[in-house]
Amino acid sequence: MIRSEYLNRVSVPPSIPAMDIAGDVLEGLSRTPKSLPPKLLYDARGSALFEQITCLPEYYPTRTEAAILMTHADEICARLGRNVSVGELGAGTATKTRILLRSLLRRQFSVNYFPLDVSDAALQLAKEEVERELRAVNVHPQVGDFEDLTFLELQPRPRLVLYIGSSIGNLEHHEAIALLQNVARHLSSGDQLLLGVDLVKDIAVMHAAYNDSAGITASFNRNLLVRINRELGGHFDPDAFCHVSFWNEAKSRIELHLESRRPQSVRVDALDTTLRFHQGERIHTENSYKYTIGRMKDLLRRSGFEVEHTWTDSDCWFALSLGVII
Ligand code: SAH
Ligand code: AVI
Repeated sequence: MIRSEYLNRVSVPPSIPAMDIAGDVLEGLSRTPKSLPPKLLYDARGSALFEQITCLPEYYPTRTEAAILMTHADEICARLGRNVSVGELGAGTATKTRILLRSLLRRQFSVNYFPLDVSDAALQLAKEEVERELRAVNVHPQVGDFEDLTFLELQPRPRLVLYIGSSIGNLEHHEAIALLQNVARHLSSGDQLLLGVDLVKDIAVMHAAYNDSAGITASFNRNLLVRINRELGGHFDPDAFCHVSFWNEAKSRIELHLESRRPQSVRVDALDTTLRFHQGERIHTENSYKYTIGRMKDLLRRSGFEVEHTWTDSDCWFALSLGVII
């Protein structure tokens, strides 16, 4: 069975309690312009679709970061504290993390690994696959939001925190700094953070990554409406919205939107409300900020980390930076 099929079959409760979704959905869709928080993209089906995205020919970030990890994992691990425990923000299925854990196990007998994610389904798969391949890794899944990072204090010291996959790019700059500052507050001197960011590059390359020819990114985006239908009794016709994604040069980000194909009214039972859309009206569903190495280092410093080393691929499409708390 392929990984995405597995994720589709996992029978789990919704990743976030329905009340939270209701609040976020009502707030986001009452605004002008309408928006929804990107974390809602990751129910079990959304996580499965993201897994498919990572294998698309156009979606370069995953394979580029994986290549950097495969080339430099031993070098990265040589810079870590002795006998580190590993925490990870937005771990998903932890596929790339296994490259690092494999290398770490050549330096220490065992690893305690604490992956945090809102997607229960993705974490179940992460635990199964990591423990099956790497028996000396003890996985302690943490289902939850970045808002609560107390799990980092469960981690034995010294600690390594991973925030890879360019997921930080899904946050506004002020949110990114606030999150990393919060990570820093839960860490102690000598603890480290490995941050992965997607770098600014040729616009056509970035555009294609979010407008794939197989339409998987479009399904991932529309899945938000499918989720609202299932969890909140929504009556969206997902096909009445088109996937719109483009490069915003001024903001250095790719944007994802869902655009209403026609004027329409959509009832959402659990919110006891009817939403109105005019033709061409958009719901802003995600941003994916692209960094320069300078901006990434600046972000780390402003969040309380000293930058130890940065690795990139030969095209400079993606960067991994190791920061330390002094
Ligand atoms: N790190 C993996 C997965 C990236 S996809 C990789 O590099 O491939 C982003 C992941 O972050 C998803 O699994 C999603 O469920 C999780 N996520 C998004 N917003 C989150 C939030 N606010 N709190 C916790 N997890 C979040
Ligand atoms: C998880 N995150 C880094 C992905 C990205 O590239 O911004 C999410 C994604 N959205 C559409 N395709 C992939």
